Amino acid sequence: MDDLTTYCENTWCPGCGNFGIFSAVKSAIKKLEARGVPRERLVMSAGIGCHGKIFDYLALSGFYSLHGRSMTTVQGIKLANPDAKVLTFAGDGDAYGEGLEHMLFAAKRNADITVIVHNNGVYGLTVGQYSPMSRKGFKGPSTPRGSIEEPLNPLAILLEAGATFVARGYSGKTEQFADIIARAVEHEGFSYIDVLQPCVSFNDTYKLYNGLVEAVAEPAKTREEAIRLAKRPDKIPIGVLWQERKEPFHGSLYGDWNPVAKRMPRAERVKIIEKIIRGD
Ligand SMILES: Cc1ncc(C[n+]2csc(CCOP(=O)(O)OP(=O)(O)O)c2C)c(N)n1
Ligand code: SF4
Ligand SMILES: [Mg+2]
Repeated sequence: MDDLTTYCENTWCPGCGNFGIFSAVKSAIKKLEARGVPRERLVMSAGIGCHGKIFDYLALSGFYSLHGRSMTTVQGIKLANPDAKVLTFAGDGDAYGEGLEHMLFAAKRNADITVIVHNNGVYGLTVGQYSPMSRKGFKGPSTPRGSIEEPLNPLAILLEAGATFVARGYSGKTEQFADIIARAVEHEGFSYIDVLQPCVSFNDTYKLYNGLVEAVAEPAKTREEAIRLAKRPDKIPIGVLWQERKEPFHGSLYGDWNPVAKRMPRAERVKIIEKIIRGD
């Protein structure tokens, strides 16, 4: 469908920040099409959670993944077909809890994938348990007296891990967020966006974010400066904090070879395998 929406019934709570994300993603896909990236080249994946329902609502090809594992799924898709532009939607519990090591290693190897983390500071789908992003004092079914832990700073962590594109969006600023997504997909290498997403049912942060977000005019000049920006205590910077050019993983591995377009005939592959087995 041209509005990129499927026939599935939308079950997000009215007012959920996921609506802003969904609208920005559709707008970004249209921007990309206008810049010569057809939607047929885009392949998506998603983790498990309220965020993951975007997989059902967005009319794009893809592969629904497991909780915390979508970063690996999209890396596999990219290696199988380097012409594909792959992106995944993850939750903050999904990406910064169970899936954190996958994120770090994808960043370390500069896998050419785009990761969009719906950061609502809570486990939404499982009804309000604290997540790695819940603020100290957050009350939910698993922290009835308030969380005693500090949240992570995922942007600083991913910058340290070597991410070559690091950004933060806000679901309440869809136009800016759409622009960030389009730039992230165009980026060759690991592109990562943490998007602030209020959860009206378990962590309503609209008022908080409206008073704290501040647009970044341009990416930092050095990685250290980007880390300092990510750690700002007074404001939450939104925009692209860091971008650098570096050979992506599939390029270092394959050069310009493409296992789909340049697939060898079976007889030829068998001959090569036989040669390896013989040790010639
Ligand atoms: C391997 C595994 N562990 C746990 C679960 C249960 N589970 C499903 S969704 C979820 C929390 C999701 O939180 P988050 O990733 O922040 O997504 P949100 O619902 O907030 O969008 C959990 C723990 C699961 N489905 N699979
Ligand atoms: S529980 Fe929260 S994150 Fe999930 S749909 Fe409702 S408002 Fe959105
Ligand atoms: Mg969450």
